[in-house]
Order: sequence, then structure tokens, then C-alpha cells
Amino acid sequence: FLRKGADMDVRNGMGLRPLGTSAAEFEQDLLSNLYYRRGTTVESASTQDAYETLALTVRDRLAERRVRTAAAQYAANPRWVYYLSAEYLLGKQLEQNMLYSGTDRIARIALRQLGLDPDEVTALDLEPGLGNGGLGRLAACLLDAMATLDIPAVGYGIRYDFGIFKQDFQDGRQIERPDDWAFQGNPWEFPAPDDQQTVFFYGHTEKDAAGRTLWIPGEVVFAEPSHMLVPGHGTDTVNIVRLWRARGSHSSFDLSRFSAGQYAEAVDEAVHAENISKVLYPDDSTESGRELRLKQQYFLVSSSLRDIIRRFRLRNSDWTDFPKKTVIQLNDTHPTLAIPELMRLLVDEEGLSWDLAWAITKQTFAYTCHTLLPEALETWPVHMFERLLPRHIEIVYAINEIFLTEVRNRFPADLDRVRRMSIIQEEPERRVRMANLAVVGTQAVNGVAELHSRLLADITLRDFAELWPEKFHNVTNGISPRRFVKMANPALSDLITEGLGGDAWITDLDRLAGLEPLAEDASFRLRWREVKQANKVRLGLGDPASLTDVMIKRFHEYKRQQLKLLHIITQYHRIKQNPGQTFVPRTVLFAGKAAPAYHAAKHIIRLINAVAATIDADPAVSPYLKVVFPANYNVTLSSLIIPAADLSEQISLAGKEASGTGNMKLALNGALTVGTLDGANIEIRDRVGADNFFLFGLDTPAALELRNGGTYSPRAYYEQDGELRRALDAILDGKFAGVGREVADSLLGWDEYLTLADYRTYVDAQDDVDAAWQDTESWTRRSILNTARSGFFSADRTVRDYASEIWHVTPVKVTR
Ligand code: F58
Repeated sequence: FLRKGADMDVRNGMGLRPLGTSAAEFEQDLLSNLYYRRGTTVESASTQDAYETLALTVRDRLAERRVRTAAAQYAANPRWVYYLSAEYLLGKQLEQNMLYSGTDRIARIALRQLGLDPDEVTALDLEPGLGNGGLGRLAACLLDAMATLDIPAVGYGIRYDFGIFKQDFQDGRQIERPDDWAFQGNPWEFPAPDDQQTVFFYGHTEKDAAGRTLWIPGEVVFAEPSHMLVPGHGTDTVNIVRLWRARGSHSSFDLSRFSAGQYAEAVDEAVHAENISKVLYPDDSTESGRELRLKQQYFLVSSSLRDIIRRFRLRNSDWTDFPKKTVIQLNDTHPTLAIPELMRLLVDEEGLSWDLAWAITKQTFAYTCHTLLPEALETWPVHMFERLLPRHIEIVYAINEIFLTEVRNRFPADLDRVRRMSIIQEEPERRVRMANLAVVGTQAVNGVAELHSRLLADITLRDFAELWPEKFHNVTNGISPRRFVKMANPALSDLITEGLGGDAWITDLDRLAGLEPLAEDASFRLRWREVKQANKVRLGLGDPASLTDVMIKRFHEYKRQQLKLLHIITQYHRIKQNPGQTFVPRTVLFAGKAAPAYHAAKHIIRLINAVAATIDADPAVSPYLKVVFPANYNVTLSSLIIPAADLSEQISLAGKEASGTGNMKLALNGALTVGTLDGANIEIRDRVGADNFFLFGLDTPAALELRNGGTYSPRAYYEQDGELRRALDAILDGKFAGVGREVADSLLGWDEYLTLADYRTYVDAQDDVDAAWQDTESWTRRSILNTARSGFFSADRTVRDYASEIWHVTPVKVTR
């Protein structure tokens, strides 16, 4: 029974010799790892050898804590949180693991003792880019906070061979290159091939003599797990994130074909199977590969559920205990197939009654929604679903039938409501609505900011909120103060620690409130400014005295990078028109990727690069305005940009951005926000104070009214506003290397996200920014207040909210 509990077996926690904490001992361990695990010596080691050895030596310090964590959690037999996510943007592991294991200083000393340059060695650490954007990074921040709060948790995901594409610019255009992140191997991973699971696809169903349904699958794929460590900060807890990789089954290598020289055909089946975990989908806007994406989702869900059940059985035997010991959080709808899959396992494989299985399933799951855009709610064609998962479609139909009976009973004669709420969409094509399935099959549904949760209940999921109001919750997002303050901004962290007289804020971020009085202290303000300046120098873009204005996020029309661009062009015109006048010098920094098939977003990227080049080449303008766009935005780059920012651009159309999390990171690092009343901006403004936030634009009701009223005319704004007209005309006249007409045409034609309607108030707000910037002391005061009042946005608070409102879990403390 305990055989497969290796990761929880209490016996493994015994008899370990703790690893040394001195530089000399660390050096000995480095040498020993270099020799025994890397198979080389200092004399012949490459930098890669040194890096891998350093990683192993740091990892060993956490592995010891991991074993004790597993033992304590196993002994407690607690309620576990299983976080299911198709994406994790974990960021680089080395720096984090040195910090969390307290080995940063001794590791550097030891490396130098061995004649190695620590910076050269640590530079080889790579970022696993296993996610797209906010949703993937949120998953990583929540794992960090769960470990820090000693919550027994496992993250499940997919170990993509290729992560999010690498972005480059060619003639200002985005090009994508594959991200071969683990080509050299990944020293942070513990492979666990003996925990392999089998995943089935295709085939058909049959009834056996006893009336039970059998699924006769048509394809068998192996799921091989490996895990990475998720250490908590300031505690001994080390949780894991378990990532699955697809492998062909043993019979998928065709020896006879190989022997006949048909090498490609011999491995055909294995290659086909392994494609499942080959690449992270950078978007869902292309038709090709849709089925592969559905396959990925089922692959994640099926292997993770089997692993969760294996773990449950280590200490439990009664299925009715399953929801008492298990809560499975679905990170958006991508893992929603877990609902019919658990039903299948319980009913078909375990022989439970439908009703009992359904009660267990509903109690086990919870669902987080991350969007408001109707086009982002996932649906799958029924024909594809039933071909790939013939048993699951039957289960979905059965769930739907029972559910719709409940709807009809509650709302008799409301046929339209039944049609809207059905898990199956009928027109124009039969499709499975994953969000509906996720709401029906879970005990809790949450949005990720107050406004978002309200709009979900009032608009997007209104019918469901009317049926089950108690199911709907808000859990406002948060970010890891470890990664985005302590690690990203060491200089500010030191100043904060000094100001507060201790570093307890790192795990208790509300303590930042203690900085408020220091905002009135001129010498503290000077040091605050010095830190910001030094961070700008570290970033190495533009003049550190200029206002650093940053817009860093995925490219999407609703986020409105095009609005920022119109402001830049307006400023460019003002400078050109007023020679001899001085202006507040600004460095505008954009960073972010566009989905490869999202042409409108790619046109915006190209236009930004063209405008940047035009400004750069104009000596009358370049002293006051500079636009920079470093390629390949990722967690690593964000950690350099955020600490250097003065101004945070959060300018989405109100009612479109579910939350945002970059907004929180920037405010915490002392940037002031220029933003709309959207997502978590509202909560940020409520906390930092209206005086310390530059508000502009339509609010959600006004935006809805204007858009839905049917009379919105972007051209009317163009005609009425001379500066706006000049900006758009400049694009249309080809002033920026002839680039960007598509952007201007789209704005003047339909302007889906009301950019022109918000242009004037935005430009006015930017004028207020310029005026405020000129009063240096007052700006610094406001910057300090942004940090001091943003403690709420710690992911620790987010996890506490999930734990008390949705998960009902308690910590398990790891002791020595
Ligand atoms: C983001 N969603 C929201 N989706 O846009 C953002 O407001 C929120 O702060 C964040 O989630 C965390 O809650 C998001 O990042 C994706 O990346 C999708 C993944 C699947 C493909 C389509 C994009």
C-alpha cells in the first residue's frame, strides 16, 4: 500500500544528515556534486558543468526540506489543494531557490573559492516559459504563497518541450522562434518515471453484461511526470509542481519497419503521441491544432486525477472521504474535463452510483474564471469532442440532462433560459460550453477582482448566479512579494527593511503601511529616489532622470496599446510644433508578445517600432521623448523593468480586463498608475488614494451604453478633436515609414474598444502626470504611498481568501 507513497513516506524523513550552512561546506558539496553527479573536475569543468552543479547543490538544500514536508503532510492526512493549470510561468529557479534556501551568500563565496565567476555561472539559468501571460504567472504566484502559508498543495501542469515562443523583431515586425528551454536538460526537475500514468483517447463505448459502460479506447499514451520544488519563504514547507510529459507506449516503436529501413514510419506513432506535450499554445485564435489542444487538456486532467486518487488512497479508503481530503481548483476552463473524467472514474471504474459520484464530484471542484470577453469562453465542437472522448460526451449529456431539469423546475416555461444555460450550444453549430460545464460541476466559482466577479454574476454568468447565488465568490488576485519586490528590487527591499526596522513585511505585506510616515521624511524620500534611479541605470534604457512610463503586458486590442501610441504621437506633434519650449522628458517602454495569429495586435507592434524609430531619428524630439520596445517580454525582463518604472499604464477599456496583476507589481514598486476603472485598478485606487492615481476614461456602465447603444461613431471624435485628428492623419499619411494604416483604419472604422472615446481624457490625464512629475518631492511622496498602501495585493492574502472562503483548508506546519 505504501510502496507508491515515496513522496510522502514518513520513513524517508528519518536519519538524514542535514547539509552544511557554511561556505566551506557548500564548497565541499559543490566539488562532490561536480565529481559524482556531473562526472567531471574543476580543472575540466565547463561553465555549463558549473551551473548544473550549483543548481544541484542548491536543490539538495531544498530536497531535505521537501522530504520533511512530505513526511509531515503524510502524517497529517489533511485536506489537499490540487491546483490544475495548463500554464505556469515560474520564472528563473536558481535565484529564487538560493534565496529561499538561504544559500545565496555562501554559494557565491564558494564559487569564487573555486575560481568561478558567480555571475557568469548563474547567467546560465533559464526561465521555463510554460505559460502565456497573467493566468500562468498567477498560478506561479499562488503556488509560492501556498507553500509560504504551509498549505498542503500540489500544482499539476504540462511539461511542454517548447514554452511560449521567443519574440524577435525584424524590420519592426514580431517574429516567433521556438523556445527550446529544456534542450540542455533542467536541473530543477525530479523525474518520476515510476509514477507514470496511462491516458486513453478515441475508440467507442460498450455496455457489459451488468449494464456498466466500458470505454474501448483507440489510442494509448503514457504520461510521465516530473516535479519541481516549490519552496515557501521563511518556513520549511516545500511543495511541488508536477508536470506531465507525453510518451509513446512501448508498442509504438515499430521494430520491423525500422529494420526494413523505414525509419520515419517506425517512430510515427511515438512521435504522434509525444506531440501532445510538444508545445504551449500561444493563443486559441488559429483553427489548426485545435484537436491537439483538446488532447492536451484531457492528457493533463486524466493523468493528474489518477495521481490525485493514488495519493488519496495512501491514507484513505472510503470514497465519501474524497471531497473531505481533496479540493481541486480549476485554473480557468482548460482543465474542466476533470469533471466528466472524475465521474467516469467513479461510476465506470469504481462502480459508484451516479448520484453519489455526482455529489462527490461537485464537492471536490472549484473554478476560477479569468476573462470577461465572450469570445474567450472556451467551446469545443461536439463532433470533435465525441470522437476524441466518446465516453465523456455521454457523461456530459447526462450531466446536462439532470441540470436542465433543475433549470426547468426553477424557471418553468423559460425556454430561452434553458437554451442559454445548456452545456451544449445548438446554433450555429453544436458545441460543448466549457464554462457552463465548469459552473455546473463545481461547488464554487470565482472571479479575480471585485469588478470582475460582479460582472460575471451580473452579465457573463448571470443565469447561473440567479440559480445558485451562493456559488459565486470574489477572490482578488495577488502577486508574490518575494519574486516581485524582494528578488526583483533588492535595493528597495533593503530600504523598506531599514525603514520598517525588519524584514517581516516579506511574508506579511500589510506591514508596508508602516512606511506611510516616512513619506514625510525628506531624507527617506531622497533615498527612495536614489533607488529608483539606480534601478533605471540597471535596466539600461534611456536617461535615468526622465519619467519612465511603462506598458508591459500581452498585446491585445482591449488592453489598448494603441491608445498609448496615440498619446505618444500627440506628444511628438506638440514637441515639433513648439521648438524652443521644454517638455518633461519621458522614456516610454513597451514590452509584450502578440499571439502569432493575432494580426491586429501585430500591426500595433509594428507601428510602435516605426514610431520609435521616427522619434529617435528626430533631434528636435528625441531629447524629450524616447520609445523603447525590448523584445521577448518574460518574467525575467519584467523583474528588471518593474523596479525602474515611474508610471504604470493600465488603460484597458473598462469592463474588459478581468483583474491585471502587473498593475499590482508596479504599484508595489512605487510606480503611480494612469488607468481606467477596470479590473483591480479600482481596488488599487481605493487603497492608494485617488490623489495618488491618475484616473481617466469611461467607466463600465458608460462604456457598455456607448458600445451597445449602436450610435458610437469614432469618426465624430476624430473630426472634433484636432490633436486626435493629427495623430491619426500622421499614421494614414505614412509619416511613420508608411506603417500602421491598418491600425488607424480599424480605429476610425469600428473601434471595438472605444479608444477614440477615451483619447481626450487620457491625454488630459497625461498632462496631469507631467505637471505632477515636476514637483519631485510630491511625486516621491506619492510613490512611497503607493508602496505603503498596496500590501493587500500580496498573493498570501489571495491564498488566505481561497483557503477560508473556498478551500476550507488549514496549514500543516513542518517541524525539524
Ligand atoms: C488573465 N488571463 C486576465 N489568459 O486577462 C487578467 O486580467 C488576469 O489578471 C489574469 O488572467 C490572472 O487572473 C489570461 O492571462 C490567458 O493567458 C489565456 C490562456 C489560454 C489561451 C488564451 C489566453
